[in-house]
Amino acid sequence: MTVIAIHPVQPSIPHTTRTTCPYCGVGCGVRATPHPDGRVDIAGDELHPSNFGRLCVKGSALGETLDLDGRLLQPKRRDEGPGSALQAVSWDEALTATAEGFRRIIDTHGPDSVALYVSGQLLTEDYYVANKLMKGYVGSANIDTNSRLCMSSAVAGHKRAFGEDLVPVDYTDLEQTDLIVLVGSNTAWCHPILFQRMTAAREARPNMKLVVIDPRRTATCEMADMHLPVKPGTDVWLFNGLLRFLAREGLTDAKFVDQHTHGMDETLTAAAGEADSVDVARRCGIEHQALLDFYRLFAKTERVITAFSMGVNQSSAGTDKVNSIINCHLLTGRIGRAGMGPFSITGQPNAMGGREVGGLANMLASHMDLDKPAHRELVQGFWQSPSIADKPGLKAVDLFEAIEAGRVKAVWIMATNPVISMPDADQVKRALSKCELVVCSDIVENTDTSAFAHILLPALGWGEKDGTVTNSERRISRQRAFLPAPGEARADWRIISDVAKRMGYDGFDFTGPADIFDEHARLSAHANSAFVADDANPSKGIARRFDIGALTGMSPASFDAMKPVQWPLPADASHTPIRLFSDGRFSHPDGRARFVPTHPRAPVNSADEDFPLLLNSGRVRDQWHTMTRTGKTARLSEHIAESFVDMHPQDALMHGVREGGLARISTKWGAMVARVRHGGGIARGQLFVPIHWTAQFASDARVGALVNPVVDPVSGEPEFKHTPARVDEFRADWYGFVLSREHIDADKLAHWTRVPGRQFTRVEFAGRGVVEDRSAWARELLGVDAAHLDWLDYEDNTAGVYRAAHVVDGKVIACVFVSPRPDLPSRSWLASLFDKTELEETDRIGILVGQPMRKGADTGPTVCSCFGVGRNTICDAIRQRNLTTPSAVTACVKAGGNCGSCIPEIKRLIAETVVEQAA
Ligand SMILES: Nc1nc2c(c(=O)[nH]1)N[C@H]1C(S)=C(S)[C@@H](COP(=O)(O)OP(=O)(O)OC[C@H]3O[C@@H](n4cnc5c(=O)[nH]c(N)nc54)[C@H](O)[C@@H]3O)O[C@H]1N2
Ligand SMILES: Nc1nc2c(c(=O)[nH]1)N[C@H]1C(S)=C(S)[C@@H](COP(=O)(O)OP(=O)(O)OC[C@H]3O[C@@H](n4cnc5c(=O)[nH]c(N)nc54)[C@H](O)[C@@H]3O)O[C@H]1N2
Ligand code: SF4
Ligand SMILES: [Mo]
Repeated sequence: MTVIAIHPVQPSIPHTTRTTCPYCGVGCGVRATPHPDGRVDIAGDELHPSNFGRLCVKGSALGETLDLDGRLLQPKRRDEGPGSALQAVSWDEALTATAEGFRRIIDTHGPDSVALYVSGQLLTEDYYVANKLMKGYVGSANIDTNSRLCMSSAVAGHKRAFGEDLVPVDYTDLEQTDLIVLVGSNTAWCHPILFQRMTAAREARPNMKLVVIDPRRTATCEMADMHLPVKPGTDVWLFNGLLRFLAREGLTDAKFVDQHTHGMDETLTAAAGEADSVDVARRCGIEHQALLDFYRLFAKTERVITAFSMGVNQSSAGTDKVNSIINCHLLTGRIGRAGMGPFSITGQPNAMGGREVGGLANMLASHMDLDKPAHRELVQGFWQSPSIADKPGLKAVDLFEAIEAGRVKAVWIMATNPVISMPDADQVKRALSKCELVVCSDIVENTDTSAFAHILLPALGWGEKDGTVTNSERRISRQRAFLPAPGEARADWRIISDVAKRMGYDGFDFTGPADIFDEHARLSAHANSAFVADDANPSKGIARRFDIGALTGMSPASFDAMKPVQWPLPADASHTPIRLFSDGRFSHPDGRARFVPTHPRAPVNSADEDFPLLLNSGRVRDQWHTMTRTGKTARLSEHIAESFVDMHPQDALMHGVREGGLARISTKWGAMVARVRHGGGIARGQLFVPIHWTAQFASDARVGALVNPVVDPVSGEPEFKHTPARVDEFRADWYGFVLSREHIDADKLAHWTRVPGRQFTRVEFAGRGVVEDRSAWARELLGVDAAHLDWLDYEDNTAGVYRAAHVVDGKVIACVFVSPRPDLPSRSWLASLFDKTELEETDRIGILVGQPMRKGADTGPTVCSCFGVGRNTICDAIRQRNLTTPSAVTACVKAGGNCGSCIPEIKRLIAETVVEQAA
């Protein structure tokens, strides 16, 4: 039986710590209460202004992800390269080896021969120190971050339009607006608490409208008034068309445009050259009437917010998509006032903090620009550093190419898993396996990336580390430690500072996060001429809106007590209106915003005969990225246990695959295997695959390997949502699954996925060839020797069906099911048998027959992860009691009553059940 390792919590009276969720950019406040037995109670912080006490299912399940199983607890070294064994070493040896390795390579090949690749999941303090090390001391801007894959198009779009990377909307605006347009954002699943704030506001003010622009009919669409299923990559057409429509309908705010912007005429001319609305609708693949309805709604609604995320940013036209949206807000003057504006929703918990410290390869610290000598001088002067990078460093995709080409010879990867998350991810493997020195700082020992590391540095994780993060609405919140440091793990800022010192640099004698935050805050205020923008006259200082001067000079105790605050927050608050742009001033030298002409263009790679379908990729509700944390908990693995390819039934038919079966999806760059699904609201010609499953969880499910490495020319952000692909049957002679309380070694099977269940591990698999003795095979798989008599099985040789269970003292230890067809018995019903201390006779018969003997025993696949409520339970309640609203379902079966993330799915089930009853 697995023993879960826990933090050494000292027995004491449980103490509650207020902290911030480590997952998405909503930035919810969390109350964490560790208990002496290792349990940690998690609740929403009712005082936090982002979530007011609510948490989504990922946040609620945080307490289940904090055990130490799989954690990296000691520094390790691998001398023989990838594949060789890791040796535990002392911190001294690991830090010295890292510092000497970097120093040697820099001395021989120059500063640009090394790189850091960091993450929006670092705390601001970690990020600040990493950026200072590279740009101020190594003297190279070769530090890029996974935010390149995420936010960089929004950053570039903001810089072009506003002169600075500024997000002018607050969460309260979403509650005051009359129209929210969600573009390329599955907010219901990816920013659930923000989405709940939107839907709650709509309930309170039914006139408020919600429009979703997404090629897929996502869970978010369930709650929307209008869904525009645009063809992938056509957003610039849509928003250019809107711009023209608004101008034609007389909605130009002439005064605002005249006084506060620049470039409207060129932009309108550029947009006008293109097409009329009939043509736009055709190009976007939507009905003309639907397009006009949307345009008219936008036109007549003064208070409108256009919120966008990865369907916009992750595109070869990502930056233009962003500007085409901002253009519409500038034209109508709908910016800088309550309830309106363009709103980039950030993905990671500290995507915004990373932007503040200038973590991208083309930025300098504190919203200053690498390409401006005055800015470089200011930062270098403040740091008193020996050098300052004077040209942009390599952006993520170029960086890994440079590593493969041998131009970059040492890379230090922190808090990100590029072997999964980069496009053309097999290229990343090739690059890392050739690289002279790969250092990884992570909290987990075995990741797809750490497999390539020469040096592994154990970092403190959530609950152990201390510092700040900034959420989507520019709110800085504290992440606080409430657990002791496990093993030898250390804070990322400390590891970076220790390496910097060993490389011979001063400037890294930080005493703790409060000290670093203070330096960061001081830099933000340093020679900041606030809003007297005058770049030509640096003696007045350099104007930037990112100013948190009011937060300087905090003692460690006041840093510890710091409440969530929004920036700008200058020392002299009278200078700055808290609402960005309410004074009509933007950060370009002339104080005006820029319209940016955007010329629509098709994605770089289009479908062809060999690769006739388009691969889109993104997230599912209950997993976080590469699953190193969320993949630990049964609760979060029940909603969707395996990777899948969602496709249209007719495409499935044409490509010879069936729902429930396995498909091989391939592109010019790579291939993977996934379960075929329908029902994800996918149009003909498109595929959707989730990003989460790694080689740690499945034999062959890395979608990153398939994604084209095409990037946006301005931002360098990869086109994750659009790769030509094909789908073929994955030939399997039999399918099966195991639920087992013991570890199962599945490596010999043709395909497998392994996820945790509540009291067992679940392995889904497929195999090839004839198995002569299925019973012997099953016993070997489950590790039950032949002499063991506690074994029930059933075999139908003709049908190729096999079912077995290992039952000891009436308790099920493991069960296995095999069939030539993928329609196998209900996992949720079998999972429920693991809760029983003694199986009943009907359960044993059920196992052998392959279905429950008692009505109601199969609750169906989990919909509500918080209360473990299955689809069948919900549908039965809807039918039997004629339930018509999600709240009626909640009242009846609890589903949806805690975090509410499943409400859109409940709504869909109500609609489907009503249709089914009417039929
Ligand atoms: N559950 C969960 N939540 C998360 C995360 C997670 O891993 N799991 N990760 C966090 C992070 S880092 C991020 S960046 C965010 C991402 O949050 P989202 O951006 O909401 O999530 P995605 O699923 O990546 O993609 C959003 C949508 O873009 C659509 N799309 C694809 N192509 C186009 C197009 O051409 N035009 C338009 N208009 N739409 C298109 C896709 O169909 C998809 O539904 O989520 C954050 N929240
Ligand atoms: N195909 C496809 N690919 C994508 C996307 C997509 O939509 N489609 N989206 C992209 C986007 S938006 C993003 S943000 C990326 C995310 O992709 P990644 O950043 O690669 O994914 P994570 O799993 O979040 O990786 C975080 C790593 O940091 C470790 N970690 C956790 N906490 C700490 C800590 O405190 N310190 C340290 N040192 N390590 C820690 C975790 O164990 C994990 O290994 O994926 C990108 N890749
Ligand atoms: S919405 Fe969920 S994942 Fe995002 S911060 Fe809040 S609790 Fe965490
Ligand atoms: Mo992201």
